[in-house]
Amino acid sequence: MLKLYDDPDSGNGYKVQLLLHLLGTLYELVEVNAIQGATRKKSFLAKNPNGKIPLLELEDGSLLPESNAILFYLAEGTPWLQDDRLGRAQALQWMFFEQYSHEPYIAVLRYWVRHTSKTPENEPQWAAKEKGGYAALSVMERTLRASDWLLGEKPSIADISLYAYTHVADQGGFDLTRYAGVCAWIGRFPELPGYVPFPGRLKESDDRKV
Ligand SMILES: N[C@@H](CCC(=O)N[C@@H](CS)C(=O)NCC(=O)O)C(=O)O
Repeated sequence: MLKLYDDPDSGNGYKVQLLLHLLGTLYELVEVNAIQGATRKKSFLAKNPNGKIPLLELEDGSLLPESNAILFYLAEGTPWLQDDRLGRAQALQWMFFEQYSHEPYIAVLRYWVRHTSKTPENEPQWAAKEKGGYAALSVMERTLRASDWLLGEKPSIADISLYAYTHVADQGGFDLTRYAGVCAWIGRFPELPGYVPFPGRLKESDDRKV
């Protein structure tokens, strides 16, 4: 059985858990408390030298870190990944966008708001994080005004990848009401068979979100 090392409060981990549930794939969840430093323990570093969850362990013992690589692996041969060359590249295009132009702004600001508030270290970067996050939302909005899902009529791993931190962007202080297309897209997810909500959305008062 697949084994997923994850902190259920991580949006990057939620991407993987959401896809596993949408696929109806059984897996064993190994909880790793990232905030308490469990990702930096020797035993975990032996599995992922980069010290981060999520991490997927395959039946043969192979180890696969990086949320979007895991999505790509799990979606192979399923309706969640395009089967044409360009479509697959476009799924990757959105997932690279997520890691470079979206997550470093929206997820990081959400983390600061929930964990640290403003500090002398992060305050100088605060406005740039907001600007970057809104720029990413605007890029998504242009596509989602024109189609239901990022790659057209059907949802794919590109949507799952971007949904994880977009639907909780308000927790980082982002005003999502400016983005009608993004809001309508967010509203489509709970209708998907097998959908599971993000624990980081549910436990508003818990202060150990990742
Ligand atoms: N690019 C990675 C980022 C993973 C990541 O940042 N994981 C965080 C939790 S969201 C983590 O494990 N942090 C603990 C640490 O760095 O020790 C991915 O997409 O999987």
